[in-house]
Amino acid sequence: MSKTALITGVTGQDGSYLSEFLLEKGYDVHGIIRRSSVDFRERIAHLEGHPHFHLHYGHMGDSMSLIKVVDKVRPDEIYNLAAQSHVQVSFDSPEFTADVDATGVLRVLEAVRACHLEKTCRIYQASTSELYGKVEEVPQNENTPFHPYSPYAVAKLYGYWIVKEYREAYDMFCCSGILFNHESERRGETFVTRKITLAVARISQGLQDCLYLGNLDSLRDWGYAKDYVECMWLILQNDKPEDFVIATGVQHSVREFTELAFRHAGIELKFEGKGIDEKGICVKGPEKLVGKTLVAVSKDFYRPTDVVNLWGDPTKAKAKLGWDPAKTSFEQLVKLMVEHDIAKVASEGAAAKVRTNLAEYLEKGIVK
Ligand code: NAP
Ligand code: G4F
Repeated sequence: MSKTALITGVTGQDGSYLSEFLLEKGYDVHGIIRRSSVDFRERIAHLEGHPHFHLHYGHMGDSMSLIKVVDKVRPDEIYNLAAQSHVQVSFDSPEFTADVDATGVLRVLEAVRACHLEKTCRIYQASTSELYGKVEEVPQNENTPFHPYSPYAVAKLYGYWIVKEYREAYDMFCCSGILFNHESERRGETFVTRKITLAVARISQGLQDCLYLGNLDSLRDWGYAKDYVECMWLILQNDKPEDFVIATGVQHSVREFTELAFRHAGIELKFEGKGIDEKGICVKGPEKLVGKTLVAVSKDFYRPTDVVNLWGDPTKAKAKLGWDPAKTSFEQLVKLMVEHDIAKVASEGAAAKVRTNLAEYLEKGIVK
């Protein structure tokens, strides 16, 4: 008998990879989408029409819609990935972020109870390394104290605790994956890695002059999203419901990511200056770029409070789930993202100019 999975956030980076992963495993996959004025769902467009892939309208702020979908689908597994997932945006829209990322988790758990599925349906909650925030220990593992440091992280902390509470109070199989940053060629364009790889592609093709970034010293443990969705599934196949840290165990700075991304496009940067005055100057590469400032710092991209030292310890996931955190290296990740974006920008032709204009707005901090 094939299993049935329900994914909230199916149109997102992780939702799209998880759908592919579960379809490969023979699951019937149901996804929840919210109504949008634009009907094209880029990341899952290739799956629409697949006989085992189904979409339903719903919204994380609307309990009735969630109950109706859960009752109709009667899933064996729910992957709750839907969230306002941008940390910077959570400072601009803190109430919306709390409603979706905190209360939304409660709504999913209650929908399962309302449909009397609490003894059969396993639930995965997309938790985050942002819970460690203003870190109290390096590297971070399942026992490291939490210190959330943004409205996003505070909302996600509620999600983490309500999942633990329902596990203990109602004996439900619900778990949190505490995932460190994971990126891909499908990553949203305003997260730092994708912003960098798209800018590298545009700069190398003469469509952008300079990349503006915030804190270059910030440290992250970056993995490949495609590898991480396997772990979400493994967490729900475990004998008992437990929370897991998912990370590579390797840490790099935003500056290192930037240097490597430009290097993959044949451009060597030299960083000069400090803080807001720091600049990345082209010292080797196409003649027209040598001597030019290709990276500059803008205070528009600094956060009121920033998490600067995330580094995960995946020992438990390795030992108990048999998950391999070293499947895709940092160098491979940067390379695959840059190569993807160089091809994408080249193939966009005239449309690339429109996207470049948008990127310029983003760079100026009109939309972060
Ligand atoms: P993402 O690309 O931003 O996708 C978020 C998804 O949530 C989208 O499908 C979005 O739908 C949906 N969504 C947002 N608000 C909703 C609402 N009110 N009702 C229904 N759906 C809503 O995020 P991601 O990178 O795939 O991350 C997946 C999950 O993992 C998120 O919960 C995120 O917080 C968490 N996480 C991510 C990382 C990471 O590094 N990627 C690390 C730790 C945890 P639309 O397409 O309609 O916007
Ligand atoms: O790429 P980011 O926006 O990701 P952030 O804030 O770490 O959040 C992502 O990972 C979390 C897991 O730890 C998820 F829970 C969350 O949903 C999301 O997927 O920023 C990474 C770092 C930050 O320190 C930021 O200050 O890069 C720094 N940064 C420097 N310049 C920038 C920029 N971030 C962005 N977005 N844009 C910049 O120009």
